[in-house]
Amino acid sequence: MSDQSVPRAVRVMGIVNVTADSFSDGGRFLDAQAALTQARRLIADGADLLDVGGESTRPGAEPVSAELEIARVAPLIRAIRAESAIPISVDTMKPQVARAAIEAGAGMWNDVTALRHGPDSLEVAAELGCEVVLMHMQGEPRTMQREPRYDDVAAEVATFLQARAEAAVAAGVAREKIWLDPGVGFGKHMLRHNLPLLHALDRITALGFPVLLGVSRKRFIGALDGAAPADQRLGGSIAAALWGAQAGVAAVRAHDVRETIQALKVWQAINSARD
Ligand code: HH2
Repeated sequence: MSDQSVPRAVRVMGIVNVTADSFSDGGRFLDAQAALTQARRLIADGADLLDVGGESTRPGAEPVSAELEIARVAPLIRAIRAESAIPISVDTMKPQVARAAIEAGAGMWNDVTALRHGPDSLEVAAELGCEVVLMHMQGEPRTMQREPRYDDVAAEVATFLQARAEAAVAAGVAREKIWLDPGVGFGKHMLRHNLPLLHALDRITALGFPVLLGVSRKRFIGALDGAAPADQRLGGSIAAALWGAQAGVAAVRAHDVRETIQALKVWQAINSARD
């Protein structure tokens, strides 16, 4: 069988959670060996990069100390790095954890608070010289779903992300290291906010930075499909990832890497077909 693949325009970031309460795979990879096995599987499935997280951002999740988070992510990053050159991102809001992760071999800091959590987050990002993902979130993880409010969600998210990118550049982060993420599900009403935000995603890609989109297994998909549980949201996850591809995102964050890659390959082949 011949493989007609061409380089994919949209990269796939595989998710490795080392947390006790992640919403979709909580606890399953808490054990370090199991997390490494999961990372290996995502690499074998074709992931372009991995996102390693040691603290759940699920609404209502309990915070984790920096020490515990470092103990979860740093050895895992070191172990992945020992056997693979795959780019690794660390999903953390704490500058100490980002620093330890970068020292262990990660090259990207994925911060759901867009470098607002630590008083020195911006400066640490500049000093580390790594890539950074600046994500939009209204409120903070524990309380963000209580009563999110927007007049024009896409416009407000775009304005916020533009301002955070400017703040990062002003603090010394190189412009070409900056990624933006609309933060689907973070301080957004399940359908009233996430859907119009996704609909207007091209307003975020138009800001001129690579955009990362995290839609995999998110709750809005369950809300659109009879409250389907997290492990039964693959079809919706792929539909939303392809919507993102059409809007020009640079990468999607995914649990189901192989299936997402296959969908993107087919989308791209059709999109670029000429008579
Ligand atoms: N979503 C989650 C976590 N981190 N980071 C970015 N940049 N964008 C996202 O959409 C995003 C993110 C939530 O997913 P998951 O990691 O599966 O769950 P948890 O946060 O409970 O660990």
